[in-house]
Amino acid sequence: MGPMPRMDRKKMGWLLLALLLLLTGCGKREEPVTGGHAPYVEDAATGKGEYIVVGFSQIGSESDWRIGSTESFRSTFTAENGYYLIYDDAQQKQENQLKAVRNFILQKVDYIIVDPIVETGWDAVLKEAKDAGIPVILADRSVKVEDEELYTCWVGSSFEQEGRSAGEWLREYLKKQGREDEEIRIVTLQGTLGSTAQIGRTEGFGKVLEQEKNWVMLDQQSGDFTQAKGQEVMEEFLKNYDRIDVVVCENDNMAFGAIEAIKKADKTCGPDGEIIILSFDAGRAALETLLDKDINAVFECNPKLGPLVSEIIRKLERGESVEKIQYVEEVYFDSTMDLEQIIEERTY
Ligand code: GYE
Repeated sequence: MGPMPRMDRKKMGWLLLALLLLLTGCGKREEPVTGGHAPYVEDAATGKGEYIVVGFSQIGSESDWRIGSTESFRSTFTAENGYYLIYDDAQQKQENQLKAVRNFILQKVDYIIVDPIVETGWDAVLKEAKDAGIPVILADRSVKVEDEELYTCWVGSSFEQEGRSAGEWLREYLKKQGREDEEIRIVTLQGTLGSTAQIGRTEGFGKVLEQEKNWVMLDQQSGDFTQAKGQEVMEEFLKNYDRIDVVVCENDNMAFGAIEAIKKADKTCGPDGEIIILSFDAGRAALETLLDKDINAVFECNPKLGPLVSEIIRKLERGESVEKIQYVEEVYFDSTMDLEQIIEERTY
């Protein structure tokens, strides 16, 4: 028997991959982005072929930021760009992420991308990926592991810097208002506890807080990065403290929840109101809220990490080395700025 014709090998490879996906329980997951046709994977056993097979473990869909992030990965890792993406939504649960990564290993993907919900609990599964020879790229949030060699690299924001920028902005703002000697009563709606974004933003803001002797942090509680929980926690805060001067919201969606709670309690916020609102992410909806004068300032966090991760993968494919840690550039916005143009161009 002569060599198998290319088309038949193609079909067979695809069938084998489909079978493998079914056996590993991944068939029930969302369809990979393939530009509408079944991808050609030359050898299902190794996952190698015309496409670079990438497994992406996303956290969930808890916020506008997250939706922007998913969109960025989905539109980057397409068949047109030479990828076969296996996307997994962990529904905000680390156990689902661990399962997803283990499935990617079984499927012998070429690369694993993880946006880890919290920093701890990753040693074992990352060791399994390493033993299988699959590079792991961390995007957005990071991990705390004993051996940094367990992942190839990390790309994301300096959350600590974002937190510090918020604190420094507040200091300047209060000074301009002649309130630098007043007692300033602050509450914080924290993100998912133990996540890199929460830890960094809390610590960064905390550094400025330490220097400002008349700032008082009345309370900090997690709203899990969602609007609903943000509102719930803010309602509690408003019941417990009769005067709140500043709410630090560790993402936009919790800020929206906080604003709801404040309005329900017949209080006002923003540059013309009683309560100062600071937020992180700077998605389109938050910039519009800034324009409506319900938020005072937003500190940008860029969810468009897909192209950066793709660049990293291309380098690794060429056998080049990549930087272990790569930060993305970010800015901030407040209500004194001209926002119309920025809002127009905002894609998340
Ligand atoms: O700020 C928040 C999202 O990890 C930076 O997660 C991300 C954060 C983002 O749910 O909106």
